[in-house]
Order: sequence, then C-alpha cells, then structure tokens
Amino acid sequence: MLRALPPLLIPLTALSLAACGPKPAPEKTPVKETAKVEVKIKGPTAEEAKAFVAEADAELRRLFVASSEAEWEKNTNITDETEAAAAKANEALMEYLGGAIKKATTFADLELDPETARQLHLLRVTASPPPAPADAAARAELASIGAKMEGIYGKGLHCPPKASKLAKVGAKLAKEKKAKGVTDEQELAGCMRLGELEDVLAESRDYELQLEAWRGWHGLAREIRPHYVRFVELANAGAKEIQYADLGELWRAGYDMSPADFEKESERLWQQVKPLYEQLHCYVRAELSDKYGADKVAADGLIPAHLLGNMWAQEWANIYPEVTPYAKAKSIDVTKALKKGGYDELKMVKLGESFFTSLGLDPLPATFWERSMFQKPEGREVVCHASAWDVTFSDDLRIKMCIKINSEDLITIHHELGHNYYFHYYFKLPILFQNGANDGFHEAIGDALALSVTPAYLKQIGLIDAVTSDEKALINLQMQDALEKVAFLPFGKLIDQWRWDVFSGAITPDRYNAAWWELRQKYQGLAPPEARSEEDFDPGAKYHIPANVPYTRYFLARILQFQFHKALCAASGHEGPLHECSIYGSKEAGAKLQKMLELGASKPWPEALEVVTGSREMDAGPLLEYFEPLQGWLEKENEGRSCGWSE
Ligand code: X8Z
Ligand code: ZN
Repeated sequence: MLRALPPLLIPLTALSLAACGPKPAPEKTPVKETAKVEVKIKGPTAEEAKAFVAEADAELRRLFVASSEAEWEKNTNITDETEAAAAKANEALMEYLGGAIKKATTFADLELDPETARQLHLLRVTASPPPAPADAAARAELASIGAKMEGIYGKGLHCPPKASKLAKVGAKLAKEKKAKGVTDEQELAGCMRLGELEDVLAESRDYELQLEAWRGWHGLAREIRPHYVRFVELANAGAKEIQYADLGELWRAGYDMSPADFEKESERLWQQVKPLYEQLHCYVRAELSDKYGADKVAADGLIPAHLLGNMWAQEWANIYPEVTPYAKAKSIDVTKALKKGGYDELKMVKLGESFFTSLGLDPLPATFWERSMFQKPEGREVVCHASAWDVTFSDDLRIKMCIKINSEDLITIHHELGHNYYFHYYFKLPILFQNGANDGFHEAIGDALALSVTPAYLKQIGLIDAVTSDEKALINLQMQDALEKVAFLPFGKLIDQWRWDVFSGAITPDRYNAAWWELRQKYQGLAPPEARSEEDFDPGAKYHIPANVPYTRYFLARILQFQFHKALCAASGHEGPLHECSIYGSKEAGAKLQKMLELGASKPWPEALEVVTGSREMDAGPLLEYFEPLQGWLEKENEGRSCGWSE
C-alpha cells in the first residue's frame, strides 16, 4: 500500500531528526556564465528555508489528505476504480515529495532555527509513500503496483481442493453464510478468506488441517512476487535519486542516528532479549514434540511454522492450551469472558476507549463512532488488517478492523486506539511533526496500556470473578503473555532484515524465498512445514510486505512498551513487581503520557522518551524485569534439554 499514511499504522512516514541520517549531497551552486566575469549567485537563505517549510506544510497537507481519503475508500471497498484513484492520489503526492525533498537539500548547509531544520530533516527521511523516480511513467507504475499488491492481499480467497480436510471446513462455513444471507458465489462454494484460515490455525490442532490452511494462504502470495520484484527496482531508483543507497537505507535513516548506527542499535536490543526467546522456544518445542511426535517436531530441531496457532507464527498465544505450565492451576480466558459478558464489536471498542479516558485522556470524537469500520461489510472486499487513521489530519479519527470477539482483538483494539490518541494529541502541529517520536513509539502506545489489562483490572471491570495469586497461576499467566510478546521478538526483527537485504541487493529475486526461510530459521528457529521453491513468495503472505509498511517499528515497540509501562506504573504510584501493575484510572500516568504524545515528531525521540521514562535510551531491561518469574521457571524446566538450534 503506497498509502500516504500507512493507514493503520501512522499517517505520514517515519520521519526523524534533523542533522542525522545520510546527508544528501548539496546540489552544486549554480554558476552564471557571462562573457567576461563569472558571477556567483547567492545561495538560498534561512528566510527562504522557513518560507519553503511553510509552503510545504500547506501543500503536503492537501496532498496527504487527498491520498488518505482515497486510501480509506480503497481500504473499505477494494475495486479497480478505488485502486486506481488511490494510485493517482499517491502519484501526485510522490511527485510533489520528490521535488520538495530535492529542494530541501539545498538548505542543508544553512544555520536554521530548530523547528525549520527538523521539518526539513523529516521531509528528507519521508519513507511513506516510498520515494518515486522523477520519471513520470516510472512513478505512475510504482503507485499502481503499490495499490495492486495491497489489493491482491486484501481480496485473497482460497478455494480448498476437493476432498481435502479444509474443504469440509469451507463447506460448513458456506452453509452458515448461506443462512446469514451471504450471496458471494465463491464463498458459498466453500472458498475461504484469510480470517477464516487464521481461525483454523487458531483452533484446530490437526496437523494436516493446519497445514492445508497454511498452504492455502501462502499459495496466494505467489501472485504478488513479480509485482514485488518490480516494486523494489522502482522504489530503489527513487531512493537513489534523493541520495540514499537504497530504500532500506532511507528506512534506517528515520531514527535520529545514522543508518549504520541504527542497524547496530536494533541488533543490540535483539541480543538483550534473545536468551529469553531461546528459553521459550526450547520449552514450546518440547511440548509440541510430545504432542505431535518427534517425527513431526524434532526435540532439538526447528519447529514447523504452521503449528504455532498463527498464520505467520508471529504470536503464539493460541497454543496456550497445548503448553500450559500448570493445567490444574488457574488460567485466565479473556475470550471466554468476553463472549460470556455479551461483548460485541462496539462494546469491545468502548471498553478500549474507557481505558484511555480512565487516565484522564479525552473521549474519542463523535465522528470516530460514525466513520469507523468495525466489521467486514457484506458484499464488499476490504482490507481487514487492522488500522488506525486520522483521514484529514485534523482529528478525523477512525479505525478499520474486522473485529473478532477474542482476547487477541481486544489487545489489537487498544493498539489501534493508541495510534488514534497519538493522532489526537498532535493534530495541531505542522504536518511533518504529525508522527511518532519514532515509528516504534507509535506502535507501542496502545500496547503499553494493554499491559495493564491484568487479572485485577479484569475483575475490576467485571470480566472475571476472582483473582488467584498463587505461584502456579502467575506462571500460567506469564506464559500467556510471553507467547504473545516474547515469541514475537525475532519475527519483528527478521522481516526488515529480509527487506534491508532485498533493497540493498544482497538478496536477489532468485533467492527471495530461500533467504526468507534462512532468516526464519536463524531468528525464530522455525522451518517451513513442507518443501518451498522460488515459485513461492512466502514473505508476501504477510500484510506488511505487499503493503510496504516497515516492520522494525513493531520490534522496537515490543521493547518500548515495557519501558513506557514501567515509567507510567511508577507515575501511578505502583509498588511491587512490574507484572502486577495496572495504570487503569491513574490521572498521573495519563498526564505523563499525554505530554509525550503532544510532542509528536517535533523533537528527536530520545527527548520524547525522556519525558516519560527519564531515560534517553531504548532498553529491554523492563521487558526482562516483567518476565523475570517466567524466565527463572523456564530455565529450570529446560534443564537437561538441549536448547537452541543450528542457525
Ligand atoms: O500490523 C499491526 C497492527 C496495525 S499497525 C494491527 N501489528 C503487527 C502485525 O499485525 O503484524 C500489530 C502487531 C504487529
Ligand atoms: Zn499499529
């Protein structure tokens, strides 16, 4: 999705600080030739830079809004027309951006006021939409490929082969749909959408059936491959025109440090959490090996990627019943509680909002409730992948989700509302500041609040009856949390590891899929469930690849959210272990958070981090502190096992 604002994610881009990043070479000072004397024309002035930034703010606002409106239309109704309209709006935006970024470089050597300098910097590191070549035909092609790839993903429908186990599931669903009045012929013939295939992986523990669902969805991504190859060529050409080595370098330039330093920084954070992930992997592998047999899950090998309860094996909470540490001790089942409590989509979003307002933050505007999409509309193709928007960059907040009544989507609702509240508190800033301090911040806000969805909180709001506080119940609870948060870490890291190498040319198209699985092995310790070839394009089966949304943001967010949580807990007066804290109802925590949100991207991220945490460094310490009880338990449990895998 070459959306102006990565829809669900954040509006603009990954903008970042002034003065860092690859400094584009200033254009040569034009020299005027005359017959006898050479007269040097004066370079641009600080006043001109300021005027340019003001002009760019107005123009970008107009173009971003147009793009975002067209994107909303397309995302909530995928047709050839809406796809073409979105591509057209993005093309216009890309054209302006290309010229504006080049112009911004002409001010590079001037002494500027900090606001102007930062906006110019943020403009130069704009990553979304991707930089387009100046050539009009190439730019149009890039915009249309972007819309096309996201459309293919959004419309994805798998028709299971006759006589397969999955065909039976499809037939059952078709029957239910018919009774509900669904008219789509393919769906009535038993074809399945992503959400339904995901449900199979979430619920079934039949090895073959899970494999069929996994295979079905991954097979659809093959169609995306040729478009992606071309996308990489075009976006890289655009990045080169604005003096970056490739698109990956531009992405890494958005973190108020050099791209090379950011690479080291993300690696440092990964090394901090890797031992905990390896312990979790070791335990889960042993349990799955017991369950499916050592012929299917080797006790010291890689875990087949379709057995973790999730299409991408990115979060493993759905297999909690298979790996429960203490089956006889208490486990919290939020999904069951939601269903029992009569929660529907609207009630779930209201519950999410009530967490934010409990902190003293504003209620969502009335238009949020009128304009959001909470359910997949009948008879229309939509992008179901959850997203949050401020369509007009002026508090026009919305979310777009096909909500399921389960605990995973309750967390996602908090996640999306975190984006909305960021939008809400910075919408009065210049458009280039309407972004997260870095993109990881934007992804971490709602998640940080969802960490306060503790058993005590659930009891307080009447979702569960009692809180058990014995040691075994705690380990059970921590296991549920770790399957969500810790399991995700290597996945969050590897996606862009793959893309950085694809953009730099280190991974060529003839190795796209092989290299993907090498990284899945190296970071996650997973293997494909069956043989793959270069006809497959398994990375394309993950939304953010065809939609071109950078992914390191989620890796950073998993770490930052624990830093925010710890600091907000301290502000709320919490004493005791971090995993017991809920900031629900704390106006002090809310005020602190709001202060950071209001900054948007106006300051380098270490300053924003300092506002909440007092520290200027990203650090996985609070995450490790949160999981201390589980880490100790896992180490004991894994004694005698040979953990790890050959990378
Ligand atoms: O894409 C998302 C959000 C929207 S920004 C739903 N997430 C990542 C994913 O689904 O892969 C949230 C967690 C990671
Ligand atoms: Zn998000």
